[in-house]
Amino acid sequence: MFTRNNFKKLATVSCIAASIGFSSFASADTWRYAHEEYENDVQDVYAQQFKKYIEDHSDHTLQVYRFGELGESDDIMEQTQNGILQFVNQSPGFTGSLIPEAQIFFIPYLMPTDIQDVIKFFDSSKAINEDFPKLYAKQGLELLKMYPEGEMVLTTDEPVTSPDELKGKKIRVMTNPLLSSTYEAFGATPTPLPWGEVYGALQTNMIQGQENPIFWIESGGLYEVSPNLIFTHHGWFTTASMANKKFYDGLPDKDKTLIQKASDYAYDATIKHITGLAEESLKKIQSKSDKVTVTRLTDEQLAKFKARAPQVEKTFIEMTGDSGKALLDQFKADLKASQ
Ligand code: 6CS
Repeated sequence: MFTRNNFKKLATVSCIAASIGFSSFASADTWRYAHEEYENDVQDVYAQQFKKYIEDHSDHTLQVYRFGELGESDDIMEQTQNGILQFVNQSPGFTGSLIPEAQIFFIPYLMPTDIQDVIKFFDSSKAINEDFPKLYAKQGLELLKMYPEGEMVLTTDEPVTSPDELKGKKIRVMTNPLLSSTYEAFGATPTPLPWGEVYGALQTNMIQGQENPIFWIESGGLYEVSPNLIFTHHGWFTTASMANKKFYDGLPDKDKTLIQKASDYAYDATIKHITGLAEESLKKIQSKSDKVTVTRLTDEQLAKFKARAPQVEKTFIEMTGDSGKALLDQFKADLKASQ
């Protein structure tokens, strides 16, 4: 028989069940993370590892959006600043127009070429790990990690060995003003374009070249339409993962720690992933196309490009003032200390 006592028990159990259900529902959020690349590319590896850590260590779910699903790089940044997305991975190549100091990565010949030296720098740099987060915070962004993707390689319609041979060639650059200055200094005509327009512009000869790490030249099929690879050794493609700061600041400490740990976990996995990636990607390109040429510049040829670097550094300081100068000094000190 259903007694008054039974009814009380049932009511209590229901209340507990409801409150457990409610509390686990309240703490199990779905967060959205967008990046700029395709499946299994470097930013995707980072995002998938970040997701794995979050989902293995909490009740939260991370929904990852790849290139094109939510628009171009500038669109996903805007969506993050507006709080539609909680996380975004955007490269300084695009963030440079929002945070001028992020253009530091486009001063040619500032970064070392050897991957181990580059990794040591990212691991230990005060400029990267302490100064940049403050600059991003001013734009409503919580910088989680900056990480390298690969050495920049120039691709053109014909092999090039000197700034003189770049004269008259339209070279696509990401949309930050300093990168245009670099290619002007290299003798070319810089042409800023969002990523989605690059393949078509090369195919129709609207532009005669572009720069990117080799894994991307392979995965985006750029070698099909821009088959001459030139190792100018002038820089590394760097990127950054971040959160909407208002969202991040409003989280309980437990979730902030989770996100920081997930960032460290994703960073370590990504560094492993990029080690040897350029060599593997070059082999793939060469096995898929016999049109591809690889030009490795001699020291004498490199010197002609390197001689153009100081004017770009000067432009960086003009664009960013005291803040940029202080960052550059710190960057150089960190590079020296890490090598
Ligand atoms: O060149 C670009 O625009 C693209 N390159 C890489 C390596 N990642 C994303 C970015 O949009």
